[in-house]
Amino acid sequence: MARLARFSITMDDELLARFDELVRRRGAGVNRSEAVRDLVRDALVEAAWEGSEEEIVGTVTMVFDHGVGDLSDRLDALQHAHHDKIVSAMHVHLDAHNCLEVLVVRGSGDDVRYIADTLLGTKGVKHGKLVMTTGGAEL
Ligand code: NI
Repeated sequence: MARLARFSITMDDELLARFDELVRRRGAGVNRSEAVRDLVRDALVEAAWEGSEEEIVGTVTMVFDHGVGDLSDRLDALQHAHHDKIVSAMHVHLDAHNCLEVLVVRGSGDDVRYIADTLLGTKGVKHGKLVMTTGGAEL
């Protein structure tokens, strides 16, 4: 592990109180320092993929009704069109109608964003979210 450096942060009382509440909600074992490190890592991950050709990994989560028109077929066709970048897919039948799919997508930030936007923008997808991360080597 790298040597730890200590530095001080100045912020107003109200902002600090809100930050401490956030830290408290994360539970035991999390303190201000760990929370700040998480924020810095998040910022570094975000900065790394912006306009970069560096490979990143994203998870695309989506909920849809499989019985609506040809939605299942369209989502399936989109995934096959990007089979080289979608490295894993999980499908859960939530109830008689609704399905949850979680995909792991690997590629440049732009590629991952494009694939997620295309899937989540498909008419009939009820809810969706893209979470981007890195392979972790540089963190
Ligand atoms: Ni299903």
